[in-house]
Amino acid sequence: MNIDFIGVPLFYGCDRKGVEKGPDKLREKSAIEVIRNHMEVYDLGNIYAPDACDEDKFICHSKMKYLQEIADINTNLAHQVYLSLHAGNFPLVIGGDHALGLGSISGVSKHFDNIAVVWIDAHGDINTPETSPSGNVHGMPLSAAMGVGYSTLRNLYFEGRKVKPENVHIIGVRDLDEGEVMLAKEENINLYTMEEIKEKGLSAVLDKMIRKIKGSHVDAVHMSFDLDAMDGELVPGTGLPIPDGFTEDQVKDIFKSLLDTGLVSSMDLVELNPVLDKGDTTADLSIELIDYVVKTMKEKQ
Ligand code: EXY
Ligand code: MN
Ligand code: MN
Ligand code: MN
Repeated sequence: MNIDFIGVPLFYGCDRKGVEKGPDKLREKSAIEVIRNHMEVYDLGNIYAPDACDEDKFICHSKMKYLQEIADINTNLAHQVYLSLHAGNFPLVIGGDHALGLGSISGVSKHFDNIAVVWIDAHGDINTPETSPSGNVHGMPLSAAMGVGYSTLRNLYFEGRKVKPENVHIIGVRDLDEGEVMLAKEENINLYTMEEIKEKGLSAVLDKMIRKIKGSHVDAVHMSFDLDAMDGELVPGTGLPIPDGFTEDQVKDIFKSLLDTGLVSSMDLVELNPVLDKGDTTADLSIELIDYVVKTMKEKQ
């Protein structure tokens, strides 16, 4: 199995420029060479992101900014992820903001019958257009992927099968909107909050999550890692840093426990904004985490 490195220069989901520079920044930091130390990697370039003008942001939907552009980018991303899996490779999707998650999930759930999604994030990203406080689509991809709530984003296109809410695991969450709390309860989504992790310890929470995943008989696990899952102090180069997040070692523990299941088919790393970064702190951390994931995958081969 080889790694397919897929860049998604997307900022429409967070409506804040800079994050579209994430993929090229990691290339500049030798991401491809770092990966190739462990496994063969193909750099499939960046998904085409059409230009959009600021005043058109609500032209397609009154509560979802840049909906058409995001749907077009995600349609192409889904196809690329699907082709990567179909070729027996591991799609490593580099953002860009978390609105790309719907495209990744769509591609993965087109290839596999029944998948789990592990969403490592300070946020739930399970808003619908009706519950979103911002109209930023990077706060909505996961609800769309579950087909929960009426979401034009999902209805615009979604080639994959819906992800069952009981197979969605959100870990590290510590900044939920009201609508997200309600939706998580109604739909039985697995939330592993930072509060619970501080109370019970990460390894106990990971044991619970892994047991649940293994018991769900899914064909694959898609790991979607938002850098803002980490402590805000560690990731100045991300749009919404939140205090009391994960350390680097804790994130590596999460990756390792998931990779040890042998079910991880694909991964997103999102919300790197080099323009906001201090020096290249967050970019360097991203490289370290990519290095760790690929090294761990290689050791398991
Ligand atoms: N929940 C807030 C919203 O929906 O606007 C913030 C979402 C942040 C999303 C980032 C990618 O994790
Ligand atoms: Mn996110
Ligand atoms: Mn987030
Ligand atoms: Mn290293």
